[in-house]
Amino acid sequence: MRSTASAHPNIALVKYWGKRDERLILPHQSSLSVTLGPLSVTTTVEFDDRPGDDEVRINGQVAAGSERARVVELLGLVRKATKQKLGRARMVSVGDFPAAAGLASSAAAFAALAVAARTAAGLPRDTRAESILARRGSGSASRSVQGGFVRWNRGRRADGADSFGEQLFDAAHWPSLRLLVGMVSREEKEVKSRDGMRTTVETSPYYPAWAKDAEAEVARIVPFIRRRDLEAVGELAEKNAWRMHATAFAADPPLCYLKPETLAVIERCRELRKKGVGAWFTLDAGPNPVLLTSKADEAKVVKVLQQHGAREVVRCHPGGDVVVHPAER
Ligand code: 2P0
Repeated sequence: MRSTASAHPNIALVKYWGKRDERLILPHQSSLSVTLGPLSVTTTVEFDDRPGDDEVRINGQVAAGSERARVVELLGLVRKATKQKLGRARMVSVGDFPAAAGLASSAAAFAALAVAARTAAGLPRDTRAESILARRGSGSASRSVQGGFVRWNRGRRADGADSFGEQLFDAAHWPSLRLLVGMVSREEKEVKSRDGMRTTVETSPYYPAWAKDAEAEVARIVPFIRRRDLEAVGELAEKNAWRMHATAFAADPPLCYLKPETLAVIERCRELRKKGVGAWFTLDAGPNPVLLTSKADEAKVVKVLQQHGAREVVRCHPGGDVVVHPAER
């Protein structure tokens, strides 16, 4: 009744921004990401046979409030999915990267939790069911159950059974790809993704155009990834990031996740490209840009990031599937 799983976070090349169903976490559009090694979150779940309150510890602290509630809800879904009688759970989760890095730590956390909880409950490994369960914790977590390049299919069904992450290419497909997170700010963002995307859906006049365009871009990027065309992937990812942020700027109240340092790094990317160094940015709901580059140009891009406001650079490459640890006893 105990299992431990590790999952990587991911960075979307075509972003998820906006839900059509808040409770089931169903998106308005498909999205596509690359799973990020070597960063990971490791989670252990243990059920015992007595009833009682679940115990939730995240990065050494007892979780409370909505953070705890999201974990408890997911554990409840696992209890419903099994015929076994499961009592209270103890859940311990530890990440090896700063939660405020601007990387979606929730993606890795809920992917690891979904797999560890299902396995601890005696359910068989099932990537689709794991992705759907992870999605209920955090939308982007549906893309962290598998490694490499993963498309989260929007789906059409009201119950969400067709809205899950699907691996298109594994991590070995493009080993020379590098994703460099430039930590220009460690401030906690003012508006969480969940709230920001809700405001955008409800108030941005550009929202319908965003959803339609992003769906088309997911289809367009796949052949570029297939042929490992960094320039085509980089250009599409940049454009998609600008469009997500433009849609958010147009919300009421407006949402701006960029800081002056973010723009400075974006400018540097353009200059690097003029000098023949391949570097393109993408940006989630925070100020820290993630630069796409190749192993050959990695050192030059890291140096430029450090010279222009990045206090730390986190170096990533395509990462693998969720790993279930061998039984500890
Ligand atoms: C993404 N983001 O595709 C986009 C781009 C942020 C910007 O997924 O409400 O933490 O838990 O489903 O998954 C961050 O949102 O939001 C996110 P919920 P989540 O990676």
